[in-house]
Amino acid sequence: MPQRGRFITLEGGEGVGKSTNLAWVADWLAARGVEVVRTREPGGTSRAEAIRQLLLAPSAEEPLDSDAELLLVFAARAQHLARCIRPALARGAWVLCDRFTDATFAYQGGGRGIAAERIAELEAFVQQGLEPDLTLLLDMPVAAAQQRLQSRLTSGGAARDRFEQEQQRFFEAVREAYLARAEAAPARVAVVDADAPLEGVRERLAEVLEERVAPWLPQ
Ligand code: Z5A
Repeated sequence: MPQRGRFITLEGGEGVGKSTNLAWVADWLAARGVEVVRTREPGGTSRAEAIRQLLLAPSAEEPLDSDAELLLVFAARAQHLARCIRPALARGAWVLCDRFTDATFAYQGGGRGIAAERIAELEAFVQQGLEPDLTLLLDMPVAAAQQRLQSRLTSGGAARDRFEQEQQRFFEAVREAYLARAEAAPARVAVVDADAPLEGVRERLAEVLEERVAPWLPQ
């Protein structure tokens, strides 16, 4: 039986550079001989991507209830785990995922105010003990990340989704919840200062990968 692959997640508020750096981390791993499966949440399979559309679509006519939002996030995750993440890990591939359950504790917990205990119950039910081996938490002040998104919008990027329409207070609560998760699990979560030119962020990411991931690589 092949050795189980490793599960690495990238986390952080919007605009901190998760998508930009995910590709770079994937290349770092691939250059070291690892089969990498790049994926994202919510989403990662066609049905889970359909749930993502439900979660992100703004709707003034029928606001999405917070509990419904939480359950949709975990429904997408259950599908993603069953059809993508678990099979990939079982065949020995490494899974690199843009957001996972830390995002639920940050957005539905910190942002929406749902009790962490309730989220943890769903986490236990859906994940059955599976959690990332390493989480790279890209962190920067909310205002600076918002500026990056603003320049993307003004340069013709996509319109704001349902989460991006939230207020500053929501994003501050999300950031705090992320940092609290990192503080509670320092062996799993590495906080990377994302408020720097891309080159600097990647230098820091490379340090973390050398320190924490290199020992896991096949010899
Ligand atoms: N959500 C949830 O509520 N609960 C959950 O459990 C999960 C998710 C899993 C969709 O996620 C939404 O789902 C998300 C939370 C919710 N809410 N929102 N909004 P997403 O990951 O698709 O959405 P996102 O975080 O908004 O993605 P993003 O805006 O693309 O952010 P990013 O991936 O972190 O940033 P980026 O696209 O790599 O970079 C943003 C811009 O900055 C871009 O123009 C880059 O070229 C630029 N950039 C990146 N790095 C730098 C540096 N270092 N300097 C200067 N400019 C930079």
